[in-house]
Amino acid sequence: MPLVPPHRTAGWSLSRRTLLRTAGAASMAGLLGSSVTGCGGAEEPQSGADTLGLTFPENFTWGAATSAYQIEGAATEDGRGPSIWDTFSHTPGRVRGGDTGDVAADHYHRWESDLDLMAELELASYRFSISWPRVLPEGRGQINQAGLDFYQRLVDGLLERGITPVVTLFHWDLPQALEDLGGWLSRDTAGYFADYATVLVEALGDRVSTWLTLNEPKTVVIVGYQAGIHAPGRRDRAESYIAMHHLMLAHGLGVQALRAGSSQSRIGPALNLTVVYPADDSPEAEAQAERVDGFENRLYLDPVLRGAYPEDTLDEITQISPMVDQIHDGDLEVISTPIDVLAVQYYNPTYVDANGERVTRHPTSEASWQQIHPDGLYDVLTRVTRDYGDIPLLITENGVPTPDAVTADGTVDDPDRITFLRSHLAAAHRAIADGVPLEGYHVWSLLDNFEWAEGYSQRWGIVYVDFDDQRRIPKASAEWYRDVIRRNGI
Ligand code: GCO
Repeated sequence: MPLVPPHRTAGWSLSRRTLLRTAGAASMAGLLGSSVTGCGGAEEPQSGADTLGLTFPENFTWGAATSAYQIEGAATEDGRGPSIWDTFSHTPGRVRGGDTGDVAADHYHRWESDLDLMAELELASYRFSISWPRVLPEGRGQINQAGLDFYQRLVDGLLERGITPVVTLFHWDLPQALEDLGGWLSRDTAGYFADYATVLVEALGDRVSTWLTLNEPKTVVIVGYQAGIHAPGRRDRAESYIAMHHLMLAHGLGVQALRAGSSQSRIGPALNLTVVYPADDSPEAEAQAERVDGFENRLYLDPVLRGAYPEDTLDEITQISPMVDQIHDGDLEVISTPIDVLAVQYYNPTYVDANGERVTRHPTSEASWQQIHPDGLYDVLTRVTRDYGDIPLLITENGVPTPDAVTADGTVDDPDRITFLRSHLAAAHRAIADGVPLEGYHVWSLLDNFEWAEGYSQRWGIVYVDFDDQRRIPKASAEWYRDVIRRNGI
């Protein structure tokens, strides 16, 4: 997700053909991941028809992901309270084109046909998030039964169709009422999060077996509290790390609340991980890569899986933020409450030079922050297993925006998405072959949706959404993905 964009590589449109023509076959093989090279490499496969002959383990789960504010709409219906994203998107100048999530993909009203669509695509798993202010309009206290009922229907509808729900509790839409009390800068918010988790597990714990606490705390810290590009739109590094500690505390308290409500559940956080490469082979670049890795990965992995913040990163934070004063005795024990699964989200690698500056080494997608490097997924997955042990992994997001449009015959062709997904799946397959306990994959996203500060200008779905009439059109990638699911392979 949009960590502060490295370089704007404006106008780069990732076209397979362009790449083959301009970058040459060797680079294309690299773009597709090395395991692909051995299987026909640089020849351009016919989208959809070709396979790489790679089969996934028998119980591998195939799914797709969304989040509440990005698809639901119905922002003021049935008692939903406002979230910080309602406030933010309604503030002029915050979101491209003045777009908001007021209607989004109207999933709140179209959930039933959306579930039918998921069944047609033969998804085995659906990762979605609960809108906290739909369930608790004030963030705490009074439950909005109509909001809870919506998620009851959704979960029941999934189970009826044989699709496993994977539920995220916090995907950035903090109730505005809690923001007014200090948001993530207030320790109390972590406690309110645990109470919210209790409400959910009491309502759905008998039917939901996989719970994800927080989505990408790093993005909240960097994009929401440092760059001010996401809600709540703050620009203050000192306070951003206070928010971070409270987010991590919320995760730990959330795990405990969920566990107390349902002993059988599998629980974990959803972390966006990247691999940080030195941009050259100087010792300085290597040291900078190690340093940046602290901020990108270890700051979130270590407290959860090792019970401590990484010392080097914490030292640096201490120079600019009073964050350590907010760490109470016992907090790290709470944060490291054992989890059952680690949800990994991978979009891009990171390259840093000898000065610690980020540099671009690969073509980017329409999202200027997204360098495309499938091998980075292999490196992320194997690194987690190597450094943190055999914790089961679930990919809960991976995807790419492409300039999709409906053709005259009413179809949407997105070959670049197919190329992207296939090459990343090849990298995931290679990680599994090398011993990584990866259990499943969710493409981001099921539907075109509200892409935060980019509004509706980027299409990330495997299903096209016409935002004028809310028509859904499965793109070529959706059909390709259904075939992947059927074959359990690529
Ligand atoms: C994220 C979010 C998604 C984004 C996706 C594309 O991980 O950033 O979970 O909500 O839409 O990543 O940017």
